[in-house]
Amino acid sequence: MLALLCACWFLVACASGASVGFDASLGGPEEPNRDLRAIVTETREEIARRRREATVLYAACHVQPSASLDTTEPQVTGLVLFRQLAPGGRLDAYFDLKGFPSEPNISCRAIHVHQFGDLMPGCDATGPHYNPLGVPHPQHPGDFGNFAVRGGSLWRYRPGLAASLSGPHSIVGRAVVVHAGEDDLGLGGNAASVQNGNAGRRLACCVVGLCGPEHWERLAQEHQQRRERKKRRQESKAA
Ligand SMILES: [Cu+2]
Ligand SMILES: [Zn+2]
Repeated sequence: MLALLCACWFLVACASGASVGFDASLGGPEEPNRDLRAIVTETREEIARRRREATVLYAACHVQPSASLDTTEPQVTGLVLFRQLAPGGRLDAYFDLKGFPSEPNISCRAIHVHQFGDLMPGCDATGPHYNPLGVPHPQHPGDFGNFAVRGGSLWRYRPGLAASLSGPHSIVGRAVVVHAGEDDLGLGGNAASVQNGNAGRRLACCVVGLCGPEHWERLAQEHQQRRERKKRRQESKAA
């Protein structure tokens, strides 16, 4: 019987990759299942990570110039990406746009989610701001506010946006619109201010569609590299 128990213990230790030995501090044999338990823990953590990852939603919006714009107008293109880590959670977003007039000073451009994912005959077809709760601007879920444009381009990471990629107020299938002007954030003192922020003409737009994590991972890496380059430039200037 003792021989059988020893044989079983030896097999378990070998299967788990554990070394067979003795722990002097405990005064007995080193726990043979320790590595096995580590494997089980790692497997559980991996399953939990994959479950969490399965609930993450990603969406992409490939921005194109409004089809109704004259070709002499700024031709704004680029990508807006969204990520929702958990159902009901807020959105993180990357905005990466170019084609604005290359002005010497920084300008501000408004970006919103509009009601319809219809881009023809131009961004005007996207209708008013997406406003499922009937509230004034700038309390709409897609009121992303103003974005600084430098040297004709705009790139920005914005966490914690109030919009959603799931549920009854999802912005999937709706449009992101890039405006020519600045959002007055409802402080303009007229009716349009609490509807759309008097943000001016619609330069470019796109339809939000669900996608995999690849775009997000690529842009996150690019933004990290940009931040590092910017930091190095600032450090070399300060030196
Ligand atoms: Cu708008
Ligand atoms: Zn709004």
